[in-house]
Amino acid sequence: MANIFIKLMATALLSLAAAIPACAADEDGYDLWLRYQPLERAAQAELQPQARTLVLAGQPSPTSQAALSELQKGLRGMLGSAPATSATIREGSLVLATPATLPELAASSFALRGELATLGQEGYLLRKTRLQGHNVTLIAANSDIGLLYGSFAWLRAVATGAPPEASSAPKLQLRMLNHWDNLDRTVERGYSGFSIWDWWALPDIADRRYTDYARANASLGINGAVLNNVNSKPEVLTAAFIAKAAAVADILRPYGIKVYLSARFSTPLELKQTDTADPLSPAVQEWWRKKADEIYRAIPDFGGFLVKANSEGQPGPQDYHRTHVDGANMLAAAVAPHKGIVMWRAFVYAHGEDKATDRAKQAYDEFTPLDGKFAPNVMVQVKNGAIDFQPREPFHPLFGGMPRTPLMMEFQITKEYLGFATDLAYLGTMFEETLHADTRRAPQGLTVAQVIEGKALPAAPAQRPPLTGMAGVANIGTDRNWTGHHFDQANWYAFGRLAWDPQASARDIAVEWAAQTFSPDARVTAPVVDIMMMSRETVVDYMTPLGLHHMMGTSHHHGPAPWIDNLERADWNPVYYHRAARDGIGFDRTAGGTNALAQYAPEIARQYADPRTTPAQLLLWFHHLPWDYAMPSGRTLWAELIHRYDTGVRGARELQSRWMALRPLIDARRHAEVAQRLRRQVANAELWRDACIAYFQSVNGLPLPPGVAPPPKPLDYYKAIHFPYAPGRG
Ligand code: BDP
Repeated sequence: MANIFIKLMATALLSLAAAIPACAADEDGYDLWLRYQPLERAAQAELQPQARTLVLAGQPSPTSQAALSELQKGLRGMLGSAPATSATIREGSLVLATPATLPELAASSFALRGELATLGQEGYLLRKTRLQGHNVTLIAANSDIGLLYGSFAWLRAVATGAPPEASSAPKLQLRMLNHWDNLDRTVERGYSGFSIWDWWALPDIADRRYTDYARANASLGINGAVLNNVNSKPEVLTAAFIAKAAAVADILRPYGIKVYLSARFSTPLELKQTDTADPLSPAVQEWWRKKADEIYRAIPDFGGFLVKANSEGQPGPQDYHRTHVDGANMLAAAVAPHKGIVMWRAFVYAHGEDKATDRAKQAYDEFTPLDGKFAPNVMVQVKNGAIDFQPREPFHPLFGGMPRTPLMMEFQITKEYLGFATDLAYLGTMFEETLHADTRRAPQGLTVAQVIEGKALPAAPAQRPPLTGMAGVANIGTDRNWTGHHFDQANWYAFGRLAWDPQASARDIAVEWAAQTFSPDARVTAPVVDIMMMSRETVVDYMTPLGLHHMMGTSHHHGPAPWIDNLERADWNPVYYHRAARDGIGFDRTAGGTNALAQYAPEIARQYADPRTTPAQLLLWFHHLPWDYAMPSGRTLWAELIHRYDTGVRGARELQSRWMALRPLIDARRHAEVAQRLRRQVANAELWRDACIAYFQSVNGLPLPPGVAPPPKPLDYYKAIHFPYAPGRG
């Protein structure tokens, strides 16, 4: 009897073991999405004949060499061994070539010549074709950087099991990370350690990470990096720091990445080399011209300057009664002879706060009169929304308001307002929401994506197309996995993929990322993608539902603080934004309020003027409504608000339980690291819900709807919670 029982137990255990795949080895996340794990046998068998030898046509350059090395690394990982390199094309070669290195590609008889010609300097083509009488896999481009992008695209297709894209070219010229990294290595709004740029050690000592950083960016097509914080210091433009930046530029160059610097507008004055920073002063203009010459001597392909001026206390042209155009064009003239550019930020709100108006309106009011006046090598860099990187904002009205100025999108990849690197929030969906928004500007309406692709701009000569671009405030630091939370790697990834194609789908990008980062097995990708796709809305629900915004703790921006009402400027206070009072809640931006709505196209303004036709997710952004306002759900506004907070908390628990179910399929280390953060996220969600409900109830004096449990603690308890030394203040 006992024997039978033991046998049964053993059989049960064996079948259980068969259901669970061999546990993957622990990973620390350093390899990002470039893990190149061994493929299944069948996939290996299919791949082998497509890459018997590796042929790089022509003389190698540092860039084509990087492409070749990446293919070797990838194939070694996925197949177990890398194919030999060869100078001769044979049956089954994987060939990297441009028309310059392989003249056949330029011949009129070459079937793909026409297609290749449309792909520009950065596009690529991946195709199984015949060359020199052999069946080959061809990665073709018009330049070496196209070959590098094509190699990464081919490896991505292999790793995810997707058919290789036939061809692709970026829709934006500038695809850029903005590092808010300080020269002392702290990172403003950074939650993943210190800055990867070790300014002290540079230029003599260079971290191996710089190359891996370059590889990761190149795999997405990111082609620019602003190395230092927009809140810049004058020293970054001194000879010593130019030499350090040059050392970084040398490492990034083979990967197609240009270096840019944030410039402080008052630099010549602060370095005591001029007695003013007035952009119309000839001495100042001369100083910047010479400075540009000096930088370009050290970094011949230096990208240019990013400038935050007259915003949050930063100096700027308005200090001298000059305009943003005067300031931007002066710097643009200095870098123009070297083909450099200036990215001038539209995030401004410092200029003499006017209590009657609305911070959301300021950038539009200040910048639209300047439309068409910026030099051709200036881009105006506009945040996705008009306030400040909130969990949800309507698209910035400037995207519909400056049809004669190249506008660069600025997203925040680091999650300053979405739970730092502790909460899981996939931002692909947030980026997509803005990019897909229709500005309803003439003639047929353009989405924000189309605006930044330059579709609204007047026709320009083909040889001098207007600048287009997207910037993302980086979330990268010295943490072993680069981004703190393993899932925050997905936000870097999604930013890069959307900068390449702003019309790409956030879901497709999530699938790609999950397949490369965890496993292409659908039992892994499907639930991981589900987690990602619900995550940002979950954060919105437990922090700022229904269009609420800017209710985070003072200065560090962590945790709920809707009660704050005593800061120096009215528009730093959460109470300024939610306007909760006895009579209702929300910010009236209709004609009866600040009329910020009038900054949008008339169709949008009309639709949002009425709360009944305003999407619920933006309701309190545009309207101040009574607590008993009837929501489409049948609930009162008060009950709906509570319902949303509850939904957020349930969502956080759901993220956690879905992740826990993935335990047998993910390596133990990464699984545990994410699980710890999800536990913390549930607690954060509960804190947000409880503190906000306690506070709003103290304002409106209303009973909680039936069935709703009161917050476990009194309001004073939540008010007394502080987060001293919260990270990210730089
Ligand atoms: C705010 C950040 C602040 C930045 C500022 C900016 O809190 O640290 O300096 O944006 O974008 O959201 O300039």
